[in-house]
Amino acid sequence: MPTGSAWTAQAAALAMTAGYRHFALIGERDRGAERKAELAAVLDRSFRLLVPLRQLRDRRLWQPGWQSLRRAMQVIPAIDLLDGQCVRLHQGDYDQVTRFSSDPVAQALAWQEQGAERLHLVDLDGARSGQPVNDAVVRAIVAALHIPVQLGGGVRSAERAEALLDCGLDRVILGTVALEQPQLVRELASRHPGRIVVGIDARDGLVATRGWLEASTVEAPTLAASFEGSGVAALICTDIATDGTLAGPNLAFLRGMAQASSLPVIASGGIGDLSDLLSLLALAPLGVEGVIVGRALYDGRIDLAEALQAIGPGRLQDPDGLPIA
Ligand code: AMZ
Repeated sequence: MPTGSAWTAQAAALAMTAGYRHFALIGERDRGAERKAELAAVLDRSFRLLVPLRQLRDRRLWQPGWQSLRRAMQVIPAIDLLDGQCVRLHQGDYDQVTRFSSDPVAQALAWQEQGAERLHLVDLDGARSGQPVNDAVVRAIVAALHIPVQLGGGVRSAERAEALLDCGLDRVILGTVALEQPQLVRELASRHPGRIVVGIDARDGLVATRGWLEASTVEAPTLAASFEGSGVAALICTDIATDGTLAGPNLAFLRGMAQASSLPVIASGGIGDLSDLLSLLALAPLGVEGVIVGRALYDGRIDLAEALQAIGPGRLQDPDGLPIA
């Protein structure tokens, strides 16, 4: 067990020996430093800590980062719709499409069955054209599920946003409009508190819009900060370079977004395995409350039920129930 300054900062690793998971528990050693600090611990199959926290503290193995043990975040599976099918794009590029299912309703039901507490939908045709394209499928999904569903992509007017909220969607996500008509977002957020989400998609730190085909000169954290106090429910923050790559989230980007605003942040882009999810827990104190997972779920690199156990509300059961200072 590493202690004090002997901590090594390295990518979180997962290993399995003798039926036990050796998990990297994430803490930050240097404030503001962009890295994952690994703190080895042994969890059993159901993510129960084998050495109670009290014992760790008594043995002076306690570190501030261990508070992250108790942090949790929402894991939100994503279904991106193109031409009525479930797809994933690589870095948002409409020419690099992987088709995963031609039955989005069945896919949505499968995520729900595996324990998802919320579903994220993107109408990719809508994001590109500004027109609703996949409404029939969206309605069918909303009708089939009992968990809340959110949708982004092509929502460019108050009428459209409100029609979607009326059809049973829990939240709508506004991306292009958030940059081009921020006042519209504010009006909608005050009329529908808790149901309007701003999607901020960034390429090299600058906001991109219209299916990520248009670049702007606006810094993503500046846009995030501008919705302070607006009643917007959350910011979904995507680093385009990581999206659909499975290469790991851009923690520096996400930290910057979370620090720029007091609104809850939902991380999106790059999640490739369970250790990527664990790495995000270090950002939970800054307000990162959820994470969107797409390709890794389809690929089977992440099992949704396992992910929920690892970072969801029921994560980590401390057999000793030590209160966290
Ligand atoms: O992958 C893409 N090219 C893409 C994508 N996933 N383009 C847009 N979007 C998503 C954004 C956001 O949720 O992440 O569409 C929504 C924004 O759409 P709009 O139409 O409001 O800009």
